[in-house]
Amino acid sequence: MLTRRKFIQSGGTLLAALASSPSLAIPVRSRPKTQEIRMESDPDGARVWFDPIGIFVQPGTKIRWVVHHNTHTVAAYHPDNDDHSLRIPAKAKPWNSGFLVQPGENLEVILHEPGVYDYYCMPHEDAGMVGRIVVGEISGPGALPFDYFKKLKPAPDWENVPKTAQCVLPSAQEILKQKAIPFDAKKLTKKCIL
Ligand SMILES: [Cu+2]
Repeated sequence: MLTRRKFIQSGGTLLAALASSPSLAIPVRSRPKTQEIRMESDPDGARVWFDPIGIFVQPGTKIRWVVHHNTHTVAAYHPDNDDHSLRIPAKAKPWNSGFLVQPGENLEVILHEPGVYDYYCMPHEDAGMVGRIVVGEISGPGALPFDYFKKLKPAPDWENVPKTAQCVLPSAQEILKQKAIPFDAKKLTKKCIL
C-alpha cells in the first residue's frame, strides 16, 4: 500500500509542491464499498446457500461473507484450494476462509482484478452452495465453460465444479443485467433438483 509520504517521494517535485501547498489537498484514499453476502441454511441443514447467489460490483469493492445459519466456508475456485479448477481472474489472489461457525463470523476480501469470480462452500459444494461475482466486466477463466481446462495441453488435474453447482450458478450475462440475483429456492429446486 502506498503511504502519503512514499507517494510524495515517488511523485517528484511537482507532487511535493502540490502537497506542501495549503490550498491543494492530496486526495485521501476513499474507503472501499462493501457488498454483503449471507451464508444461509434452513433449520435442518437440508438446504444451504449464498444470498445473493450472483452479484455485479465495481473493481475495488469489499465483499463480506457473513454466517447467518449453520457452519460454512467460502473459498475461491482456484487450484490452491484442493485442486479446484481456476475460475477467478489469473492475477487475482485466491481466498479460503476455513470454517466459519458462529452467526456473524465473516470473511472480507477486496476484489481488484476485473473479471468473473466463482466460489464455493467446502462442506456444501456438492449440495450446490456456490456463488458468482462479476467485477466490472465478463472476462477471465470464470467466463469460460466449466470444462475449459480439459482442453488445455497438457490438461491440468483439477476438480471440475460439481453438476448441481454448475446448474445453480447464474450466468454472468444475467448478473450483468440484474446486478444482484437473490437465491430463489423454488426456482432452483425445480431446475437443478437440490
Ligand atoms: Cu455451506
